Amino acid sequence: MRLEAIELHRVALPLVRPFETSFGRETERDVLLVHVRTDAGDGWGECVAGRDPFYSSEYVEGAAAVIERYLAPALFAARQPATRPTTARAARNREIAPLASSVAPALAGIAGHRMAKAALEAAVLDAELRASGTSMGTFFGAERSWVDCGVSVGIAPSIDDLLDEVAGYVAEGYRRIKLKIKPGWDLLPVAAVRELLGPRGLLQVDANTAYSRADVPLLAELDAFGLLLVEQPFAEEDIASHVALAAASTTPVCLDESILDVTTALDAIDRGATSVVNIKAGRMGGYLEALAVHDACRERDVPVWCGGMLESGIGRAANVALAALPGFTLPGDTSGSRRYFAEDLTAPFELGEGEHRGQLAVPAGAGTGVTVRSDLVERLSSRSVTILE
Ligand code: OSB
Ligand code: MG
Repeated sequence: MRLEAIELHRVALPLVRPFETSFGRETERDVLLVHVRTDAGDGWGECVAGRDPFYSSEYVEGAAAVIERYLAPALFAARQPATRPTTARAARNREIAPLASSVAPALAGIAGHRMAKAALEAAVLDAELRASGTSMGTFFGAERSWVDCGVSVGIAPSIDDLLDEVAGYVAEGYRRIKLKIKPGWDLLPVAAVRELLGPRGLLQVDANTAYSRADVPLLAELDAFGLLLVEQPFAEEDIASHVALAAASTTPVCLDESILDVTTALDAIDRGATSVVNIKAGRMGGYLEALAVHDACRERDVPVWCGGMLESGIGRAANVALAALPGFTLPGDTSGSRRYFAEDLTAPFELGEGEHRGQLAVPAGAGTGVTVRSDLVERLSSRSVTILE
């Protein structure tokens, strides 16, 4: 397969309700899409960078710029790497998806920019799997055809508003609730939602780095609420404070922002900073690295779950396939399209019914298995560029 062109499209998708976290409030998802054209068909990837560099240092305009100026040229110049695969997974990746397997090595000379790199790799992988008629789930090694879905609930204007929103998600069938927390919005909303869900409802919290070491005693008070985990209370670089919290509380600590690849995942696990790992392919530089993190965690019996970045159906399709791997033992932030958007860029993802209540079906078609509504992408694009070799 030969890469012929890389198109970038920047699309604004209004959110059905504002999403507020400890780092800001979003009213629309600013999506950067990568559309690759090859001699054997095309593929799509979604960049998970936000509009602003708040969750991480990456942001949409920066991602587009680094793709145009550095990553796309490096990819056009790429050759199959000469090194031997070191794991059975890597050997299989190279056999089934040789071009996608060459993306990370080709881009390794450019530091950071993992979300931008991941979007390129995802688009190439989609094209390559479509060409061979292989679904992403099959390629990843999915062992389920449906995945358990949770929902990430933003900071609300009041506890009453929060309870209304959570009750709506429970009625829709979501199997786990995640509450965004920050200093001043933590013990009270968590207590109220625990009361609403009852003792058996699956509940977890995500602080997006809003706390500091002095807050360890306060965060340990969350132990009273039987949470599945507390996600990323401290700064991305601050592994030591996560170790301190893990030692001071019974609630499992889970890292999101801090986990950039297999190396950082294993380091954090070995140091006792994380006993559960949030896997987001975008944050880790691509689905292939995310698979390696999954495999490494599974070898150590560390549970993982699939995070989300308010993806459109394009990114969601690949996340749902990933979440079907055996190590994903907790429900993911893989919600139905309508939790985010009135109109999605693909046919909407909808929760199942009956025994599949609270689940999404893993797409079975080739590649991501979804059809991109390219007319809608064209119509909503504020900027489109084509990069040729
Ligand atoms: O920390 O998991 C996070 C959204 C944007 C940036 C960071 C995060 C999130 C979410 C939303 O929690 C998860 C979703 O896509 O539903
Ligand atoms: Mg998070």
